[in-house]
Amino acid sequence: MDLDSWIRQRALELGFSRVGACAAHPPRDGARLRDWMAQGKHGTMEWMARTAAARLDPEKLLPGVRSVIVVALNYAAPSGLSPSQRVTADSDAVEGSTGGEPPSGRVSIYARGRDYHRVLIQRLEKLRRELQERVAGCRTRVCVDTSPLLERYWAQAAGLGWIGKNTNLIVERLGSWVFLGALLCDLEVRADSPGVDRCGTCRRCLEACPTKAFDGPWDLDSRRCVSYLTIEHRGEIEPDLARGMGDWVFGCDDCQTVCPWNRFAVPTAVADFDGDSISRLPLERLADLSETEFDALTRGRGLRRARRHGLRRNALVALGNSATARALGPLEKALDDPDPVLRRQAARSLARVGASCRNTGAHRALAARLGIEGDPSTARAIKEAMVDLTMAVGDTREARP
Ligand code: B12
Ligand code: SF4
Ligand code: SF4
Repeated sequence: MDLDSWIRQRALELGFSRVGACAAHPPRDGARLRDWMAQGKHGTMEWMARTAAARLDPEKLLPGVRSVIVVALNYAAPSGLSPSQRVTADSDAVEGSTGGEPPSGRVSIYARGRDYHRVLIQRLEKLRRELQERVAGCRTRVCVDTSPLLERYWAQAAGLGWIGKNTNLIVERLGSWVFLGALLCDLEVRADSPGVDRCGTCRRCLEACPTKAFDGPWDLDSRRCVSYLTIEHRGEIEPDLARGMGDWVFGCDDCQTVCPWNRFAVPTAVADFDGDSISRLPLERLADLSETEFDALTRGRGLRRARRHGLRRNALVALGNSATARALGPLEKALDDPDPVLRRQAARSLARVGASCRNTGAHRALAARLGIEGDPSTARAIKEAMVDLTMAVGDTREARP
């Protein structure tokens, strides 16, 4: 078997769902990346700006590189494919909650299993070692989001699929629930034909986004994306965006669940991605997560990237959006948290739940905290939350308990 065919066959034997290759060259979409960054759409992901030069030239990752071999691995967990999980942004599943069940937060499908970097790297490393055994002296480098490579660009160039308007790589007859990885090498590997855009006139993903994060097709402003806010962004979340986060506590799938191409999705064959046990996390526990619990929950999972503080903050946001009286207790407790960012989020969320449940206790709890609050900006946030609550339910000081 010739080398070109062997690479493709071996990648599939190693369990990858798709494989393709193309010649290495500076990406033709480089200008788009530069514009995107110049507009600040990478938010606080400064590591992207630091590595922009390498992203625009694979030669910087592997001197002498001639080919990019790209793989896709299906990660669709069964829960992600079941109708009950297909809650879309415009659904009333969050707003309409009446509080029977303890409130829980959703984890994006991609993060429910074992950390994908490890899973893909293990398989790609195997391919790399075997390639080096076959072609002595060949030079290679494995990239799975671990190196500054424009993975989606290369995936399309290598014929795996096309970049959809939601900016995700869509594989024909499989959909977009796939992770990407690449193997750079200094060999000339036969190139596949590049993927062809099949979005047509569809705009579903752009319309489904709960925080209106798209400025247009293929134009995502990370600063408004729930995935960025829940995972990458540290610190406070702007109230309007927090409302759009609904019950997401890690990542977001809304622009993919609505994509018609995901009707072709099939459950992943990779046991490591079958993380249905964490598709929903109880918000009360998450809001008060201890170091030890954080460690146990996130060990070996991508979830760790949000850090304990981020997960707790996201849980407080989701409690605020849950519109259930069961959220009041944990939010009142968080009003006394030593961390001012969490106290401010708790105050805003408490006002939001208090308003939807017409609860007078929320106002009392806020007033009590205001009486002892030592941090000026938190005191201001509490006052604003009290005003919001009063406007929503009337002056609760007059109300009976
Ligand atoms: C930074 C990053 C993010 C950021 C920014 C996302 C973004 N759209 O750029 C945030 C935190 C928001 C994010 C979120 C998610 N991410 Co992410 N992310 C990355 C990362 C590390 C870099 C992406 C990047 O370079 N962005 C910069 C922009 C400018 O690049 P780009 O979108 O690829 O744009 C290129 C093309 O779109 C093209 N282009 C631009 N405009 C146009 C117009 C036309 C007409 C065409 C044809 C092309 C085109 O030009 C651009 C430059 O080459 C990659 C891993 C990697 N190393 O590539 C993973 C990666 C893209 N993420 C991934 C995943 C799974 C996600 C989430 C689905 C996770 C989740 N469920 O929460 C969401 C999806 C959100 C979304 N709609 O994109 C996967 C995507 C797999 C796939 N099937 O596409 C990747 C590839 C990781 C991996 N190894 O599998 N992510
Ligand atoms: S991941 Fe969610 S918030 Fe981000 S662009 Fe897609 S739908 Fe919008
Ligand atoms: S929802 Fe429609 S426009 Fe968006 S990526 Fe899918 S096919 Fe393309």
